[in-house]
Amino acid sequence: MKTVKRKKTTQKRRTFYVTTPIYYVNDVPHIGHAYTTVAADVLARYKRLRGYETFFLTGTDEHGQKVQQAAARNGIDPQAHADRMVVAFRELWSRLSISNDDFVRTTDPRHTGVVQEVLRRLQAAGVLYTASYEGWYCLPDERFWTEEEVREGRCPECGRPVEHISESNYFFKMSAYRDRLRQHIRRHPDFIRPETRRNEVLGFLDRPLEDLCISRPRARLSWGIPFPFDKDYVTYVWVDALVNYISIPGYGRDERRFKKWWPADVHLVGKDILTTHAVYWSTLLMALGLALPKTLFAHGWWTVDGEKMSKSRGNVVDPNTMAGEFGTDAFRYFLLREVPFGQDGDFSRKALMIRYNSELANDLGNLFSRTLSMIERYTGGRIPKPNARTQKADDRVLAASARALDRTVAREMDRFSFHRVLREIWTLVDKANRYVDQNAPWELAKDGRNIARLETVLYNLAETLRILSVQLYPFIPETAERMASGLGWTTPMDRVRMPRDNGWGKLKSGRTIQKGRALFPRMENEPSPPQPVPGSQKTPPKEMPMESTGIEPSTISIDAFRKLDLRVGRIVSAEKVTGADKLLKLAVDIGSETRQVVAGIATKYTPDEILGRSVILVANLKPAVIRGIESRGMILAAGEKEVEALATFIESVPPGSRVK
Ligand code: ME8
Repeated sequence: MKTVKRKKTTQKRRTFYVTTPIYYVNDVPHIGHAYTTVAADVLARYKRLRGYETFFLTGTDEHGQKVQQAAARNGIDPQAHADRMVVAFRELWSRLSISNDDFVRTTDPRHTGVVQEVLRRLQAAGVLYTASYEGWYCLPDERFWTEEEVREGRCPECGRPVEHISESNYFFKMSAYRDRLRQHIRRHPDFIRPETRRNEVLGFLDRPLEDLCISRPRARLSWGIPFPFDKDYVTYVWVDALVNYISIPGYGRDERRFKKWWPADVHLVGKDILTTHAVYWSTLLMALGLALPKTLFAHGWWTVDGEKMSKSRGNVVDPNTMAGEFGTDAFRYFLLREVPFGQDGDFSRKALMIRYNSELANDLGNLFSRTLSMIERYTGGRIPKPNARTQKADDRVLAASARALDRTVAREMDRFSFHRVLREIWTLVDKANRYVDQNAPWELAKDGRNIARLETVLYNLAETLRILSVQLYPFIPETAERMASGLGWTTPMDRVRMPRDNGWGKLKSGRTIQKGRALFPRMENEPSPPQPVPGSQKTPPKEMPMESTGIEPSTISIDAFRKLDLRVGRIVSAEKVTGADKLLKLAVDIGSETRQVVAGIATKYTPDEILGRSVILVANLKPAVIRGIESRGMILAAGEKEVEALATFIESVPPGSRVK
C-alpha cells in the first residue's frame, strides 16, 4: 500500500491566554471587579475574532484571613461561606456576557493539589527556609511590614492598625531574584504596562528586596491550603492565589496542555495588586524555572462621584443594578469608553446616562433604525444590490474608512487602548450618519430614475453597519449579534472571523432584514436642577415689553432678542401625530434634557428624514398643548404658510449649545 506522506505543518497554532485576578469571596462583586473582567472579556472575544484559540480564566480567591473573618461574621464555616458567595460572581459574569473558558475556585482540588506540588518543588529546589519572624503584621491584608514601612502604627497600604507578632514561618528566597527581575523588566518593555506602572516597579526594585514569608501557622489561621511537608502550617493566601494562573491550564497535572497555554499572554490586574504580581509572582515563577507572563497590565482605580468607593460610605456601585437599568451592553460600553485603560476614573450614573443617550441611542441606535426603516420602506425589506455605475466618491470614503478602521482597531487593541478603539468606531458611525443626511435617500425615493442610486446608498449603509457589528462585538456582544442578524447576516458572531468576514462587500444582497426593537431605547434624563447662571434672571422671562423699547414695533432691541433662549437641539425621535396630517411629535435633545415638541412639519418631512438632525429650538417658549400633546418649545423653519426648510447647521454642534 502506498503511504501518502503528509507535510508536517510547521505553523504554530495561535493561542491567547488571558486572566483576571481571582476575587476574594469576602464580599459581593462591585464595579471594580466588573471592570477588570469585562476588559478581559473584550480581549478574549477580540482574539477569538482574529482566529486565536483563546483561554480566558477568571475565578475566586477563597482562602485566607479575609474570607475566614467574613464567614465568622456570618456564623458559618468558610467553605459554606465561599460556596454561597461564589454564586454572586458566577451570576454576575453570566449577566455581563462574560465568555470565560474556565472558572477557578482556590478550594477546588485541581488547584489545591498543584499549590502543594509547587511548594514541594520549591522546597526541592532549595529556595525555602524556616526562620522566626518578629515584626509588624497587617491582619486583614495578611502582609508583613518593616518598622520603616509602618506609618504611625498603621498599615501603609490600607491604613488599618498593625499588630506586633513573633512566630516561626517558611520563607521564600525572593531577595535572590531581584537583579534577574530588574533585568527582565528592562529587557521586556511590554512586560509591565502601562509605562508608569513599569517605572513604579523598577523604583520599588531599586530598594533591597526582602524574602517572602509564604506560610501561616495553623494555630493562627486555619483556612488555607495545608503545607504538604509540615502540618503546622497553611499556605500564605497570595502564593495560593497566584498559582491559579498555572494550576488551571495544567501545571503539574497535564504538561501538554500546560505547554500549550503557558506563558500567559496577559494578566489583567488593578494597580492595587501590581507588586504581588510583578514581584512575588515573577520571582516564584523564576524559582520554578517557568517563563514569565508576556504582559502584566495594571489598570486604574474607579471612584464614585469623586469619592473612594467603600461600604461605610454606602456608595458601592452594584454592577447588577447598572446592567439592569441600562442594559449589559451599555454598561460594558461605558466602563471601557469613559476612562483610558490604565488611568483612574470616576463613575457616575449621570455620565453613564449621557453616553447612553448620545452615543448609543442617538448615534448608533438611530443609524441602525433609520437604515433598516428605509430598507423596509424603499427596497421591500431586502438588502439591495449596489450598482457600480451609481458609485460616488462619498461611497468610497465609507468603504475606505471601514478598511482603515480595521487597521486602527488592531493597533489600538494591542495597546489595550479600548477607549480609542471605541472612539475610532464612532468616527465611522458619525460618517455613516452624515452619509445618510448628505444622500437623503428619501429624496432619491421620490424619483424613479434614482432607484439604482438609492439602492447603492442603502447597501452601503447596511454594509457599514454590518462591519460595525463585527468591530463592536467584543465590546457589546449582544447588540452586535442583533445588528448582524437584523441585517440578514447569518453567521453567528462567535463564528465570525477577521479579516475573512469584515471585508467590504461581504453582505449579501437579497437577504431579508429584520428591524426588531430599538438597539438602545432612549432613556429619559432625570430632570436636572436649574443651574442659575450668574447675572441671569432667576424667573422665566415674561412677555417681551415691545412698547417700552421706544423704537418701531418691527424692530426689537438686542436685549429683547437676548431674552430668547435659542438652543441647538438634536431630534432623537419623531413620529406622526395620529389624525393630524401636518404634525410630528418630536423628542429634541438639548443637552441638559430632552424636550417634547409638536411641530407642523409633517407635510415636508417624514419622521425618518429628520431623525438625528440638529435644529434650532426656542427653548423658553411658554409650553402649549397641541392636540392634547404638550409641546415645550418651537423649532425654527423657513416658509410662509407651509414649512419649506428646517433651519439647521453646516457643522456638527453639540446639543444644548446656545444659538445667538
Ligand atoms: O486582590 N477600581 O482580590 P479583590 C478598579 N484576591 N478595579 C477594582 C476596584 C476599583 N475601585 N476595586 C477592585 C484580590 N478592583 C486578590 C487577587 S489574584 C491572584 C488575587 C478590581 O477581590 C481590580 O482588578 O480585592 C483589583 O485588582 C481587584 O478587583 C481586587 O480584587
